[in-house]
Amino acid sequence: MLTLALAGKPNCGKSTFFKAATMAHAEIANYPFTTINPNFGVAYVRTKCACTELKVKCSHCVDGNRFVAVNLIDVAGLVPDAHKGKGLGNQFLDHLRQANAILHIIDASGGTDSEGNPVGVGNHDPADDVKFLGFEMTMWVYGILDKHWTRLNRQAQVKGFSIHQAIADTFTGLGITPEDVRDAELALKLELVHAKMEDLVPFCAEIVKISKPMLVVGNKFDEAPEALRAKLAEQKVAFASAASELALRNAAAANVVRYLPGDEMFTVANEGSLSAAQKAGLAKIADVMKQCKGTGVQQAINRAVFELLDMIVVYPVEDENHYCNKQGDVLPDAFLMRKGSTPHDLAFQVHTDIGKGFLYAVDAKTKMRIKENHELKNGDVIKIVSAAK
Ligand SMILES: Nc1nc2c(ncn2[C@@H]2O[C@H](COP(=O)(O)OP(=O)(O)OP(=O)(O)O)[C@@H](O)[C@H]2O)c(=O)[nH]1
Ligand SMILES: [Mg+2]
Repeated sequence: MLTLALAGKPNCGKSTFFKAATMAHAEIANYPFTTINPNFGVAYVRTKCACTELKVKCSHCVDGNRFVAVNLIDVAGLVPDAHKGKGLGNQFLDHLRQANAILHIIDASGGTDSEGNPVGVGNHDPADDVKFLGFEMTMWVYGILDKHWTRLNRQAQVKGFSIHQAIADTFTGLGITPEDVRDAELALKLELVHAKMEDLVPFCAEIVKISKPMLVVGNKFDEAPEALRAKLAEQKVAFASAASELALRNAAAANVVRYLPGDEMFTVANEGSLSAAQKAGLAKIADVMKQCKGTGVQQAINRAVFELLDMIVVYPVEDENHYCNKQGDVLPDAFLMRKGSTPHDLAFQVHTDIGKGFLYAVDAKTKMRIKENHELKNGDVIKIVSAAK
């Protein structure tokens, strides 16, 4: 399953975002380093369910909205110069190894300094926080490479030695392939076998860019002064109010409002049951949502998955006429797959044996056979025919 991680300086709202997105427990407090051990949970990307286009009834979506699971990790805060041991250091970055993409949460309200201490709204420029995480991650990766560099350099002198493979192996668990190493080398016009120490930091920066794509999310939008919003918007920062999302999800669970994560607005279920304080709270949230086109939480998750990671949603079925499995369950599964994936890749994702025994696939929408190397599209409903049972 795909994994996203929430990272950034302390006290910017990572755990609030995590709690809102997963509805799992996480400690939240207005001081730095509340979170030390990471929180692991399941969040969802929201997509239009294929049942809407096929005009069939399905029991896996809510009003035609399909929520597909992704892992979400909330890690300890990181401060500038963490790689030199500041704050809690960068030991916790190891938790980012398994992440496919990072949501870099910053405090758009400017109410916390670069180390996460509360300083009052507008007293810190969050634009200064945008770049530091990429740099700290670069120095973390550099720290890993540096440990092995002398050996790698020596081995590189031996004929037939693949430096690309060896470097990829050095970054175990980071999901780096030898091709990624080659891409980074090309992007920098480097020759790794002749690389000098000073080439390594830019090389690691490139490796971080390739392996951990990052979306910067300006949280606490609800408190962000106009000037800071404008400045961050110029830097293409996505906005969110995790606190609003958390309040809405709780209110929806208590049937106070009707709200689906990712909706641009909520509706009040029973106006008469609300106290004056609740009404004022909801009015404030509604105001934020009008400006942000929602609370920004679901939108950030969706952007990470569909834009940064270029994923599509594909529905495997066993009966292409009724779009269901053998038990008659319509559109039982929705898989996130990389754009460019083929029916054969889908078969492997369903089960290794199905992949190994792959014979052909049928596009359930057109009932046409499709080739093994055909490129799947978002929303495809596919029947796999395999020699494996
Ligand atoms: N106004 C506002 N406050 C928020 C929002 N999200 C979080 N907060 C507040 O910011 C403070 C820090 O929230 P946390 O979620 O604990 O932050 P964190 O980034 O996990 O902090 P560490 O674990 O210490 O790194 C708390 O007081 C939250 O209530 C938001 O969207 N708007
Ligand atoms: Mg936290």
